[in-house]
This record gives sequence, structure tokens and C-alpha cells, in this order.
Amino acid sequence: MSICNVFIKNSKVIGDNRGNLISLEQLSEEVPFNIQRVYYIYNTNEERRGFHAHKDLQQILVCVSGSCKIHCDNAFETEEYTLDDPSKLLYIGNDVWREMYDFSKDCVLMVLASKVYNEDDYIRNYNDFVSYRKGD
Ligand code: T46
Repeated sequence: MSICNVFIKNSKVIGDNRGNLISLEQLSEEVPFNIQRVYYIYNTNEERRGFHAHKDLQQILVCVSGSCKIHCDNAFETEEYTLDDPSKLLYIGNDVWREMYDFSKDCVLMVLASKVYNEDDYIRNYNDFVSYRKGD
């Protein structure tokens, strides 16, 4: 199941007797945008993170180590996604509320983003997000 503006994709894994390699390129089937920023989240605990949406930002989330879950909500429908393999890519487009939770101790969540950091792009209040989405 997927909701509008969110999808899971499996990246191509190049494996041989030495191990695996995954290559992610901008403007490819896996990453349909120019990458302007990469950040990663680690040393997490039981605290949920996120609790916001972006008005103009596309991102690919990938757990390069460990696992976590992502709650996505576009104000009309919600879906939970599990990232538990470095080949699993979660695309999140504009206007999607997200919360990250259930981090494993070894979780490293890497994010490829289409824009540089801009706090003005965040909607951090859920009621504001629903009003924005529903055009109130
Ligand atoms: C998202 C999810 C998946 C920066 O200075 N630069 C950055 O590039 C980022 C991402 C954050 N920050 C600052 C802003 C805050 O003072 O780092 C602090 C923690 O950020 P935040 O509370 O927004 O972190 P998360 O884990 O709730 O959300 C992050 C991203 O911010 C967000 O865009 O989609 O990961």
C-alpha cells in the first residue's frame, strides 16, 4: 500500500563475493530529483522524530544500517512503512506529514533531499498542516 506522494522502491544491489554495493544517482528512476543535501540520523532512542511536513521538498529515506518505521499522513490517508534493508528506498514528496519511530539501536537513517535546509519550508503544527491540505 502507498499513499499519494509517497512510494517504496527497491534499489538495484550490485553484489559479488566481496559484498554488496548500492549506487544512487540524482535524476534516476530511484532518485527523481537533483540532490542538494544529504543528512543522516543516528544514535536515536525511543523518542519519535519528525512531526512535520514540507511544502516544497522531495526526499529519499534509506536505513543504511538497522531499521526504523515511518508514519506518513497526507491529511486524507495514512500509512506506516518499515525501512529494514539498505536497498529499500522511501520517497516522500511535498505535503506529507511524517513521524519516524521504532529505531533499532544500530539505525542510521540517511536522507537525500532535493533542497538545502530551510526552516520556512516546514509545517510543524499538525492542525496547520490539515488546514493547509484541506484548503481551509
Ligand atoms: C525530515 C525528517 C526525515 C539542520 O540544521 N539542517 C538540516 O539539514 C536538518 C535536516 C536539520 N537541521 C536542524 C534543525 C533542528 O534544529 O537540526 C535540528 C533537528 O531537526 P529536526 O527536528 O527537523 O529533525 P527530525 O529528525 O525531526 O526531521 C528530519 C528533517 O528535519 C526533516 O526534513 O523530513 O528528518
